[in-house]
Order: sequence, then structure tokens, then C-alpha cells
Amino acid sequence: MITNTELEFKGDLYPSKIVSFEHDVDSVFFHSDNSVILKVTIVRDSLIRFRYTTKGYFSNDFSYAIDKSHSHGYNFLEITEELEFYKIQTSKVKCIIQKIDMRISIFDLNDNVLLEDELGFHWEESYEFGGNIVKMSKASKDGECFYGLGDKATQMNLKGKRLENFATDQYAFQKDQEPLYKVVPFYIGLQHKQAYGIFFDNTFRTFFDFCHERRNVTSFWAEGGEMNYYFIHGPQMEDVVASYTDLTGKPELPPLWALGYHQCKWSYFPESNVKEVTAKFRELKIPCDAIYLDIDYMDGFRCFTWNKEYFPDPKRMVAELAEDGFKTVVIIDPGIKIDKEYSVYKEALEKDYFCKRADGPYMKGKVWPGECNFPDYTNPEVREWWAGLFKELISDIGVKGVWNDMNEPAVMEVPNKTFPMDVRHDYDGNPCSHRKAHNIYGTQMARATYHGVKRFAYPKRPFIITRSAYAGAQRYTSSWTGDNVATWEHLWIANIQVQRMSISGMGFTGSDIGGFAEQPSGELFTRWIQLGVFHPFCRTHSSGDHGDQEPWAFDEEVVDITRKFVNLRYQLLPYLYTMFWQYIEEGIPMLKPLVYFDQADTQTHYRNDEFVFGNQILVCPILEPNAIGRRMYVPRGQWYNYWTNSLVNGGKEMWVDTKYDEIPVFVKAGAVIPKYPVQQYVGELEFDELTLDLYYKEGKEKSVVYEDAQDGYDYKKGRYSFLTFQVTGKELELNIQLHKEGKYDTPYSMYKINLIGLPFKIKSIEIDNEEVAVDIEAIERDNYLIVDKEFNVLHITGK
Ligand code: MIG
Repeated sequence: MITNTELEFKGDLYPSKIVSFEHDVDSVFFHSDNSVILKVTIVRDSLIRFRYTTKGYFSNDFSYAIDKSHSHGYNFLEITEELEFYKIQTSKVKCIIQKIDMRISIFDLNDNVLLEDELGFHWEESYEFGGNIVKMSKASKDGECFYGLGDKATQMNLKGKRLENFATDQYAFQKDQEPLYKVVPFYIGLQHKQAYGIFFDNTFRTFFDFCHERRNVTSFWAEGGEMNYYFIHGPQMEDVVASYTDLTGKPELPPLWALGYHQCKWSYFPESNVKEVTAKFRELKIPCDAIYLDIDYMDGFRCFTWNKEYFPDPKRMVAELAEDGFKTVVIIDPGIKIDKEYSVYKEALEKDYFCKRADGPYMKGKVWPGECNFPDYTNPEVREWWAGLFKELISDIGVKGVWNDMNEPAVMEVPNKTFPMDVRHDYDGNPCSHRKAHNIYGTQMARATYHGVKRFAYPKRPFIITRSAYAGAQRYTSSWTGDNVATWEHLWIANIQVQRMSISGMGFTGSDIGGFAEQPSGELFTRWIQLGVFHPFCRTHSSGDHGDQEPWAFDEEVVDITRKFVNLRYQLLPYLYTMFWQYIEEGIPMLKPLVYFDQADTQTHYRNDEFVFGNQILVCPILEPNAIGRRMYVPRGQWYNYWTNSLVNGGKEMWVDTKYDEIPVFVKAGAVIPKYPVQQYVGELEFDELTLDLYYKEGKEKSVVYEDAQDGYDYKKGRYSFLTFQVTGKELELNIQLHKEGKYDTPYSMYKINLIGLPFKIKSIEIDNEEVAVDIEAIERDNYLIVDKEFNVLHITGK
């Protein structure tokens, strides 16, 4: 089997000259003399799809990644034929296709080259499997940078790397180790401060080479399937990421509790142990919203069963936990134990739902329950059946979330750690082998799980988390980065992985805080929590082999710092929820690597550690022991140190002092940061005011706040509240304009506005053009002001 195809191989074949072309609505077909057809589809002015076949005809067009509701339609399209090439022009780009060899170049409308074929499309026939190994190479200029590709445990900028996409259970993976659990064949190129994206939608094992093999060549190839990729024009990285996210889809809002802190271990059992853990959180006043049950809650690892000795009455336990504010999340694996007495097994067998080998027998593999068969989640009927299995867990027992593990799929005690490649899959009516279905298997499992949990959780929202995923999985599920290790290097890896997932369309992600394998020191755990509270998904998890990893397993200082940071996360819930809203509405990544935040500043192109949480909070983790601060790059603009409120001018690298109970956190000048009071779990408290931390800026800054009922689907009917604060600061003035949208009336009636960095003494305060009689002295002393939430313009004049 070919595992690491060389880019240039003497048996490579190339398209010959173009002999004809046709134009059909949004697509143009180019036919070569040697039966290659290139189909160029103009999805949008800035989004063009290139699809090749070497057979003289195209197979059924089917993709699991593409969201059927993605936007399409263009404003302008002109196709012209010249002596040596064809030209396709939209309102954003020009695409030149050479007649002699089908090579493509893409330009912006000012004739700047955006991307150019080097060898372009070429292929190698596969005698063993049939079809082709399909290859593409693009010219790359010096200075070009590359980002994206999902969960890669390597530098943000992928320049100089070769990466492999093949979903793999990679226990205790290392820095630079390849491949990992997820497959997102999407990258962003940045050249001359212009960004573009490539999404190679091919579920076979794929490779990407970013100027590793040859200095000025970027290439990507797959072990089978079609050369089928999308070119996404920027020029801003945010345009690229938003288009890609629109193309592959966005999730619905999670219930707000899913953005709280979660606690997990392999495994909490029996019931008394679960209760001890949850009680301790309440006793120590460390907020927590979810408790996880790992595989030991089941009877002999049979999915959808309970070990009655450990959990005699799951329904009662789940209800009692719920009363205390804990949502129960349970693990469900794909392997179904071969056991004639086990109803799930019996039913799947009767209905013929398990994956089969090429010659007929069911695919058999060892996982936790012993010998198992595996449902073919690429069959829609199997997914429907699987969804139905969640009825008891969700409707009857009251479980609130489901955790899908081992879905790479992982198989134990075999050299390739997964299914044999001859295993057959339905692939939604496009039957194929595991070579094609492997990378998508986990996503289809999570999709089936999502539909089940959603059905039975209704009218509440579902929560799903998966380990393996392919591009587009974000429509159904959140994810975690798999079995990491309790080392400082892994803290660095986690920071990069979650940022990278964020710009790869799959932002609802987090790492196992503290590390899954081995035992963190109290200091490492602390530093990890301090980063983890700024990750969209925030869960402590460990293998449990090396001791406990609850905050209190370390010393009291660790407990205090954990509380301080988890409290901060709970205060920032409305800010985090707003980030999520912008992600699902506009495809804006929740975490922004510095290069995404300011691509025009070349200083950001090789940064790894610093990122912007949401739009206005800059975070930089401490990644070393015994730190009393660190050097970091503060991007251009003015920033307030969150801990000291002192103002710094960015655009430079600087030393930032920190203590053990701090990491560098900065807030963008002009920002209005919404905060809730600290709650032990989402919805614990009713409160009458929303806190707004307002960071004065001379100039303008816009901030937004999204809120709704925190669960349920009323928001889809317009029952949400979307606030826009336009802050304008002048020498002796501060003006806050508030604009409201949506039909949700938030339960509080006031805003408590913390005035941070106000450079003047207050002379008067006007609300909606009327001076109000307030105790200015008290405001000056406390630096805050309480106003009715119904205002439109708040004007502060200074003296
Ligand atoms: O073979 O369910 O990544 O989070 O605790 C190990 C037990 C199986 C791997 C997951 C981990 C989980 C563990 N699982």
C-alpha cells in the first residue's frame, strides 16, 4: 500500500491539451485530448470549485462535508476564449486555464496572482485498488505562509511541513506527530498580505506538503477519489474562514451550560464517587455544570446499558445531580459487543446494520467490550436506528449530553489500529471501501448521535462531543483533542490545536485540561486551567491511572487559582455566548490566532502562543514552570492589562509580569465586556443587572452582546437580544450608543457600567439627551454607574 506518495513520480500522468469546452449555468467543462474533464463551478464570486475526472465522465457528486444550505450565486460571470487560454471572470477573481495543459492561475481584479498551478493536476493510476492517486501542485512564493488543517500538533504556520490526514487513535501523541484524530483538509495561504483558502474535499487519506519537498511548491494529494477542491478568495483571512465555514456548515447554539466548566475522569464510579466529586465542587465553590461518565458506567462496556451494581438507579441519580445543577454526559463508543443476549447487538444483526468485509463476513474487531461489530454509520437507515437508541438515556433517564469516543474508528491489538481497508460502507448510497469511508466514519457516528440526542432532548438543545471528525462535523458536534499528556509541551500543543481548530471551522473544541495521560504537577494543572477557561470547550479529563485530577487533588493554592479562573469564565459567559453566536451567524472563529487578528502585520505570521478570545480579549498562556512573566507580542492597537488596568500600545513584543494566579490577559481599548455574576452553574442565580466593563478609548469601538433563553429553540423565532454598543471617547467626553435587536426581554433591568481608564473627572451625565441627577462623587469613587437597560444614548462629559 502506498502510504507516503512521492509528489513527482515517473509514472505520473498529466492532462493533455484542451480540445473543447462547454458552459452550463454556473459550471464550465473543459475536455482534454486524453479524456480528462475539468469542471469549474462558480459557487460564489469568491468561491470556485475545481473538479477533475480522468475517465471521460464524472461519478455521482456526493460530499458529507458540504452543507446543503451553503450560500451560492454570483454577481458577475464572463467566460472568454483567447488564443492560448480560457478566462473565467467573476466580480472578485479571474481564472486563466491554459489550453495546452489545463494549468490554472487565479488572479484578483488588479492582476495580482493569488494562486498558480505548478504541475497542476496530475495523477498516478492505482493498479491495486483501481482509480487514481490524485495530485495537485501549486507554485509558492518565498514569504508565503500556511495555516489551518484542524488538529495538527505543530507550529501555527505550516510552512515547511508535510502533513497527513488519516483519522487515528493517537494515544499520548507527541509534538509534530502525524496523523491525529481529525481530518480537516482545508488550509489558508497568506501571501503579500492577501489570504486565500483551499478545501480539498476528499475523504481518502490525504497529504499536504507546504514547501517541504520543494521550496517553492505546495502540493496536496489523495490515495483515491477525485481531485476536487474549492478555491476561496480572501483577501482577508476572515473572509476565507467565513466562506469555508459557510460552505461546510455551522452548528446550532449549544445550551449555555455546555459553555460552563465540565469535569471528567476515566472513570467516576460508583454513584457515591460521582456524588462525592460533585459535592466537593459545591463545597469548594468552584463552578461546574457537567459531570461525565466514562465507559465503566456500562454493563460490560455494552453501549446503552448500565452497570447496576455501580449505578442501581441511574434515573434517580441523574435527577439528583440535576437538582444540584449538574448535567450528566455519558460516553458512547461505536463498537457493539458480540453477545447474543444483548438487544442492541441482536437488533443490528437482524437488520444487517454492521459493517462487512469485502468477501461477506461482518467486520470484527476488539475494543473495550471484547470482540465487537461496528454499525455502518454511513448508511442513513443505520443512523436513524442509532438515533432511536438514545430514547431511554435521554428521555427517560435524563442524560443531557453524549460523548462519542473511539470513532476514528479505533481497533485494539491490530497493527493499523483501525478497520481493514477492504471493509465495505454504504456511504449514503455510494458504496465504497474503508479507504474512502475511514475519515468520515466518526463524523457520521456523531451525526447519528446528534440526531438522536436532539430528538429526545427537545425542546431543549442537545450536546454532543466527538474525538474523530472530518470537515463539516461542526454542524453536529463539539470535539476534544484526544489523549494528550500531562507535560508542558502538551500545554503548548493544546493552545495551538484549539486555535487551529477554530480557524478550521470547528471552533467548539477544547483539550483534556491537565493532560489525559500521566499526572500534572499542581503548577502545570494551574497553568492549564488558566488557558482552558479561554477555550470554547472547557473540561478537565484524565485517564485516572496516575491519581486524581480534580482541582483539590493538588494544594489549596491550586484550588484557589482554579476557582478564580473558573469564576472568570462564568462571569464571561455572555461574552463567550456572543462569540458563539458570531461563529454560527457569520462564521467568525471564536479564537483568533494573531495572524488572523492582524494579517497585515508580518510580525504575527509566525506567532503561536497569543490569541484573541472573541473579538476583544487578548490571551497568552504561561507555558513554562516557575514563570514570573513572559515575553509576548501584543498586536497593534491599545490594550488594557486585565489585572492592572494599565494601558499599553501594541505592535511590539514586550515582557509582561504575571503572578502564579495570573496569565497575560489584555482587553482592547474601547471594548464593552459583558459579565454575569459568578454562579455555581448556569441558571443558578437570578440577577437584576448585567455588568458591562467599559474600557475607555479615545476613538471608536463597537461591541456586541448576544443573549437568549440559554436553552431551547425560541431564539430561532427571533426571541433573542442582540445589543450593539458603540463607544466613542473624546478628550472630555464618553458617548455610548446602544442599539437593540431581537424579541427577547432579558430578565435583568439594569446595567452596571464599570468605567475603566476614564481619563477625566465627570462633570455631568446625560441619558437620551437629558441630564440625570446622580451622585457623581459616588460614581467617581466607585468607578461605576448603574443605568436602566432601556437607554439609547449615554453621554458623559468630563471636566
Ligand atoms: O482506549 O473511554 O480519548 O477520553 O477516557 C481508551 C476511555 C478509550 C479514550 C478517550 C478517553 C477516554 C478513554 N478512551
